[in-house]
Amino acid sequence: MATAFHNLSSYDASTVPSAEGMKIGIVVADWNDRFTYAMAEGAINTLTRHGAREEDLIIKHVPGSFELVYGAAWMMENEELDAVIAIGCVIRGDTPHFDYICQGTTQGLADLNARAEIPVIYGLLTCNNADQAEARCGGVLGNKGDECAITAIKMVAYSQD
Ligand code: DLZ
Repeated sequence: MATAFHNLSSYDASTVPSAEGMKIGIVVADWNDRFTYAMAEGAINTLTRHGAREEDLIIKHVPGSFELVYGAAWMMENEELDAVIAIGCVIRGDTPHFDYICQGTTQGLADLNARAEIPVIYGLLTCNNADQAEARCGGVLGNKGDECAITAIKMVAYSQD
């Protein structure tokens, strides 16, 4: 399993460029908000710790993960951003709904990324159960929001090089 030995919050800070002056959008799905809000908080804390100003972080909420694609596209159209982070958490239920939401959201975010306008960071947790989400939202495997923030900073620096 990819994250079995990898803490999502652990990274070598010396390899992370400064986030000073970066303007980052964060779209947060309200489904499973216990997890998505923890990820958003992790992303915000990590971005500011690396130099981003809180007033340069534009945070907007959408109802569920499926709306992250529209939310991220809207931000790209309407805000002057350097990157956008999409945060959601889908937990498997009894029907195939899980697969459709995960696939549609993932493909939609990938399509936005392929436009190469600004980096779109994939902060979608696709979990079999709540325990897996818990472990990745500040639990034993760290916080996916931290990882998204570091990825956003690195991709903005990449695109400005
Ligand atoms: C409908 C639904 C279900 C069953 N499960 C989740 C989930 O685990 N995580 C999530 O973010 N959203 C879920 N949704 C809502 C959909 O993402 C979407 O908001 C609705 O289908 C309306 O488009």
